[in-house]
Amino acid sequence: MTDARLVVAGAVVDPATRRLLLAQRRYPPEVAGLWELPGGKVEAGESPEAALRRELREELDVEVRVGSALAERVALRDDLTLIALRAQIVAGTPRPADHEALRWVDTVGLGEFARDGLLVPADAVWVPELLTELGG
Ligand code: 523
Repeated sequence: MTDARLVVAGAVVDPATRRLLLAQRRYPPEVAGLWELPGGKVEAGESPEAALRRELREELDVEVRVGSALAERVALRDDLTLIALRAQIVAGTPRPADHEALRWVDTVGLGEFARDGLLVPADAVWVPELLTELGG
């Protein structure tokens, strides 16, 4: 059996405002309109860190410095595993190339998105860890 492919998402936090970047998906229909940590599939031969830098450059037009992984990983399907890496923007202002909209949220905002069921289901696993991180 081959290893599951990775999907890497960015927990992009602005240290100055202690806010997390959420991005609203346009597709597929099951999750269109819901909010996620932006990212995408790791390509063959690519590291998760490089994949996240590439995805956020393509999707948001920003350069990021990638840090450590959040604790949870999520099996999306048998062949696809979702991870999240911490990231900070080092150049650019995020603009949504693929997403419907972007939003910076603090602990209150993130709690509201989660409570109202507005997050992509897989990403909800990271809410407790992110609330601690943004609040702590
Ligand atoms: N997720 C997910 N959460 C999350 C991301 C970035 C992705 O649950 N934060 C899921 C959604 C899809 C799969 O991971 O089932 C691939 O994500 P996608 O579509 O953002 O990755 P792409 O853009 O690399 O893949 P293509 O749509 O194939 O281009």
